Amino acid sequence: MRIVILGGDGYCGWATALYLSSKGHSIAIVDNFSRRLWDFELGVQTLTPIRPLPERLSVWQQLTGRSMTSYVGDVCDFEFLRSMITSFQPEAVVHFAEQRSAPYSMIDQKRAVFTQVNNVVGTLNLLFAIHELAPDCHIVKLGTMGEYGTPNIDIEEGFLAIEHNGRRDTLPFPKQPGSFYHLSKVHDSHNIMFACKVWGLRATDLNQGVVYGTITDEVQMDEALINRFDYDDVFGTVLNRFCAQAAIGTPLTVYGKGGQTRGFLDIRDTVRCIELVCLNPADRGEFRVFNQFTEQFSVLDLAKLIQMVAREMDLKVEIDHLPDPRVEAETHYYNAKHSKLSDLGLEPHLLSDSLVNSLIEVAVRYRNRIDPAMFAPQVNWRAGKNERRTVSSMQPALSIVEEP
Ligand code: NAD
Ligand code: USQ
Repeated sequence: MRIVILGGDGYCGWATALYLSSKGHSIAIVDNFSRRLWDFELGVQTLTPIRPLPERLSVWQQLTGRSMTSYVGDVCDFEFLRSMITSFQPEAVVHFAEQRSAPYSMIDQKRAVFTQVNNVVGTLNLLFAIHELAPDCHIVKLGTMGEYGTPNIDIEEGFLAIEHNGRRDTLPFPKQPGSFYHLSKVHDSHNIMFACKVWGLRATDLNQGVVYGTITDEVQMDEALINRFDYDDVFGTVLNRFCAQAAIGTPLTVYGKGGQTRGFLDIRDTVRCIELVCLNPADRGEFRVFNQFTEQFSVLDLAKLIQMVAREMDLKVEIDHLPDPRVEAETHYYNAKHSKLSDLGLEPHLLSDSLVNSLIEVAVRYRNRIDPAMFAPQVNWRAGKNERRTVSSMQPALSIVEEP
C-alpha cells in the first residue's frame, strides 16, 4: 500500500514507518520537526540520542535497500498538505502529527491555544485535502483513551447504546477529557465523524492508551535508528519516567494516591495495530473507533512492579507520593473494552515481557544522559499560568543531534 505517516519523525510515527516499510509498503514521512523544537524550547531531550531524519532514512536505506520519501512541512499549511497528497497519492494516511503532551497543553494560555490550533487545524486540513484530492483514501487517526476520562461505568469502543425516555439510540460515548491536549482529540473526533457523514470519507479513530517501549525489530537493527525515550516532566510518560528514575536510584514520582488507572500498550503493538487497520480499511462513509491498548494498570501498580523488577537487577528503588499536579481522580473505577483490534488479529505483547529489555535496560544504558531536574513536575493544572523553566533560562541542551 501507499501509506503516508504524518508525524513520522516522532516516537510512534518513526517505529510505524520502519515497520510498514519492512513489510514492503511504500511509505512517505511528513514532519515539520516541531517536536524537536518543543524539546529545545523546554530544555529537555530524549534519553536516547535520536538522529536527524535524513540520517535515519539513509541508514534505513543502506541496511534494507528500502527507501522512504520524506516531506518536510506543517500539516497546518493546507497548500503543503495538498501538494504532498497530490504528489504521493496515498491509499492510507496515518495521522500522528499532533502536540501530544497533556502537561505542555496546561503550561499557559499560549501553549493551550497552540495545542488546540495545531491539532484541530491539522486534522481539519487533512479532512479537506482528502475530500478534494483522494476521497477513497483511508484516514487512520490517532486519538487517545483519555478522551473518555474515567467514568463510573464501563468504557465502550467509541459508541454507547442508550435508552432515554423510552427511546433507544447508539451515540458517541460521553467524553470527559482531562487536559486541553486531550480535549483537542475530542474536537478532532467530532470533526472526523462529521466529515465521514457529510462527504463519505472513510476513517478509523484509534483511541490509543499510553505507549511504552523503545525496541522494535527494525529500530534495533542499528544505533542510528534508535527511537525516542522521553522521561521529562512534560513529554515523559509515566512508565518511562519511573524506569529512568529507577536507573539512577531516584524515588519514583507517583502523583497523589496512584490509583489513576490507564490503558497501556507496547510500541510493537502500536505498529501492528496500524498495519491491521490499514489492511482492513473502514468503508466509505464509515467512522470507526477502536480502543487501542492491551493491558490496564494503576500508576501505583506500575511503581510497585518496577520496584520489584529493578531490585532484582540490584537497583535501589523507593516510591514517593507527590501532591498530584493534575486535576484527576486518584482512585476510580476503570474497565475499558478493547476487543476490536484483537478481532482483526492483534496478538498483544505484555508489559512483563518487555519491562526489562525495552525500558529498564535502555534507561540504564543511557543513564549518564539522565538529568534528575526533569523529574519534579513543573506544570500545575490549577495554575493557568506556569512559570516552567525554558531553554532561555538554562545551559544549552542541544546534544540531541550531536552525540554519537
Ligand atoms: P511525538 O511528539 O513523538 O511525535 C509527533 C510528531 O508529529 C513529531 O515528530 C512532531 O514533529 C510532528 N508534528 C506535530 N505537529 C505537526 C505539524 N503541525 N505538522 C507536521 N508535523 C507535526 O508523539 P508520539 O508519542 O509519537 O504520538 C503520536 C500520536 O499518537 C499523537 O497524536 C498522540 O496524541 C498519539 N498518542 C500517543 C501516545 C503515546 O503514549 N505516545 C498515546 C496515545 C496517543
Ligand atoms: N503520572 C504519575 N507520575 C509521573 C507521571 C505521570 O503519577 O511522574 C500519572 C499522571 O498523573 C496520570 C498517569 O500517570 O494519571 C498517566 O500520565 P502520562 O503522562 O503517562 O500520560 P498522559 O498524560 O495520559 O498522556 C500520554 C501521552 C498522550 C496520550 C495518553 C494516552 O503523552 O499523548 O494521549 O498518554 S491516555 O493516557 O490513554 O490518554
